[in-house]
Amino acid sequence: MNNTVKIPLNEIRPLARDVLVGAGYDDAHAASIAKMLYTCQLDDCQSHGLFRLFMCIQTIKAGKIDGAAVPDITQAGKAIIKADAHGGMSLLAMEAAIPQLIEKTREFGIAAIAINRCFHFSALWPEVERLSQAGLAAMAMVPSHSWVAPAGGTRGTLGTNPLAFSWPRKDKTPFTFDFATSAFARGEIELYKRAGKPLPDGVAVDQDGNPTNDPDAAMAGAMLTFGGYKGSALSIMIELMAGPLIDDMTSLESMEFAQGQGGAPYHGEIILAFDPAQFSGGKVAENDARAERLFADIIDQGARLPSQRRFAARARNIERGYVEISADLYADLRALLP
Ligand code: NDP
Ligand code: PYC
Repeated sequence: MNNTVKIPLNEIRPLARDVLVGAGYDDAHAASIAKMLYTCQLDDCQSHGLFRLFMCIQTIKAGKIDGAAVPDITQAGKAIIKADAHGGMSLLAMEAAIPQLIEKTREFGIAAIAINRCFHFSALWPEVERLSQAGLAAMAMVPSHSWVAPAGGTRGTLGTNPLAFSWPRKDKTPFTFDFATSAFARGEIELYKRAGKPLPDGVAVDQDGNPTNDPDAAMAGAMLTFGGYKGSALSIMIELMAGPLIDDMTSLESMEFAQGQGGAPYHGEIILAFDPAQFSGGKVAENDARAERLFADIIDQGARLPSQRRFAARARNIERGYVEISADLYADLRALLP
């Protein structure tokens, strides 16, 4: 980033909250969205930090979301928690269901939340890290809009479909990864467009199915999965696990539902949690040591564990008391204020 602005940490949430309430979200939704944006911005996740305020505002302008929806938490089977977002943003439903997920996972060893009927704009790592902080291993996945072509295809069928995983580590930051199964997240392409930068090869094809480096042509055409057929298969799995499995929409259906009006996709989310204490036959310490040996062997080679850049950014931003975003983005965000 060339021209940047420093935003003090204590100004991030109020800025987001004022924009969200001004646009029509109630206090509870605005607070949960602002918390997520703060959490991501604190870790320098530029594509899903404050930048995502635009998507949240576009979503309420499109008129389909209920900015005051109250989620409903019920049980379906002993270890399945159903969190109906009732047409609101996903985060309140997720927050309401997580304590029960922790409780059920400790009771049964494995449990899941199915969030239904939610609009979804956010990164998944804060959700799985909440569970690894409780000593559980966790995975989360969501579809999005059908912007992404399957391997061998040229038409958007799949979502950008992120997959997140977190593994608890004693006295250390967890092992966490969280990435789109498309080569680039949609938000990343939007940031390239804002910066006037060409995309690298392998990210998208244009409307005629030809490779493109132009962000506009990529968004009008189809994005590509990472890792060819492997990313494509993972993306299809996410469609199934966070769609038909939990009685909710695929990315194709979410796109149809949006009727071209933009904003956050509308679909479901699945979060799975596993209790190492129950899986490891009481040998948690021994098995933790195995995991640590694995991590050490990776680091010894000069490779890094995913999320280490993020944890370093968090420590640095907390220490200096501010985050940095591009000056253009900051000006556009302030223009959203009522
Ligand atoms: P990135 O490609 O930026 O990074 C993904 C992960 O890979 C991070 O955990 C990152 O760790 C890790 N990583 C990156 N480089 C390395 C490396 N050299 N060695 C080891 N690990 C590395 O993610 P995406 O752009 O695909 O996704 C960004 C965010 O967008 C995610 O949080 C995702 O949830 C969100 N998203 C949300 C969607 C939705 O529908 N809600 C849709 C698509 C994406 P680190 O952060 O430390 O670099
Ligand atoms: O960046 O692909 C993305 C995305 C979709 C929904 C929210 N973020």
